[in-house]
Amino acid sequence: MNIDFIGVPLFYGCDRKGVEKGPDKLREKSAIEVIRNHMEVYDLGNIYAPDACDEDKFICHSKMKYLQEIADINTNLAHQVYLSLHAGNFPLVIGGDHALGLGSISGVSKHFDNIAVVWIDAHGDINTPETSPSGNVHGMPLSAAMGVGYSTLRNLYFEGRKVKPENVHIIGVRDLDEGEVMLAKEENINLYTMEEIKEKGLSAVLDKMIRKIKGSHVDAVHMSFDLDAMDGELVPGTGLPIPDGFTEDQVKDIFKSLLDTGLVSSMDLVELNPVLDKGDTTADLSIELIDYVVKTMKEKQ
Ligand code: Z70
Ligand code: MN
Ligand code: MN
Ligand code: MN
Repeated sequence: MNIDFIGVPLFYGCDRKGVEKGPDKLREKSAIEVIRNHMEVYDLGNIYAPDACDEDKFICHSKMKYLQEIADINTNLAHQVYLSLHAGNFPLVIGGDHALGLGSISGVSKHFDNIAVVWIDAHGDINTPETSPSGNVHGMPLSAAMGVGYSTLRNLYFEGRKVKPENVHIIGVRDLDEGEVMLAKEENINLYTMEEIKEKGLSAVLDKMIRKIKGSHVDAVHMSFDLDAMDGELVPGTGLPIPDGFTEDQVKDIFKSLLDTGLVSSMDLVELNPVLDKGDTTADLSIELIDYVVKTMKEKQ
């Protein structure tokens, strides 16, 4: 199997510039060479992101910024991810903000019948235009993928739901909005909060999650990693660093448990903002995590 490196220079979902530089920053930091130490890799370049006018951000919808641009970019990403899987490769999607998760999941879901999504994040990203406090679409991709929210997003790439809510696992959460808490309950989403992890320990929580995933008879697991899942001190180069997050070793443990199932088909790494970063701390950490994932995949083969 080969890795397909897919950049998504998207900041429209968080409405804060800098994050669109993530993919090129990691290339400068030799991401491709680091991957090639372990596995063959194709750099498929960046998905085309059209310029948009700041004043036009609410032109399509009064409660979602840059809706049309985000939908267009995500549709192209979905197709690229689908083609990558179709070719037998592993799409590694580099952001960009987390709104791209909807495109990735859509591509994965077109290729496989029944998928699980593991969303590693301080946030739930399951807002809808009605519950969103910000209008930022990076807070909404996972609900849309489950078939909840606005039609343009719900029906992206192909009509209807991309993943069943019971196959959605959100781990590391410590900053949910009120509407997200309600939706998570209503839809029976699997939430593994930081509070629970502190109480029971990460390995007990991982055991529970892996058992549930294995019992759900999915064909594939998409792993979507938001850097802000990590402790705020470790990731200055992300839009909104939040305290009490994962350590580097904990994130590696999560990746390892998931990769050991043999079900992981694809991955996102998102919300790297090189402009906010302090001395490339967050970029270097991202490289280390990519190295770890690819090395672990190679050992499994
Ligand atoms: C909030 C919203 C968010 C970052 C995701 C925040 C969402 N729940 N923020 N990742 N950095 O606006 O929907
Ligand atoms: Mn996120
Ligand atoms: Mn499907
Ligand atoms: Mn987040």
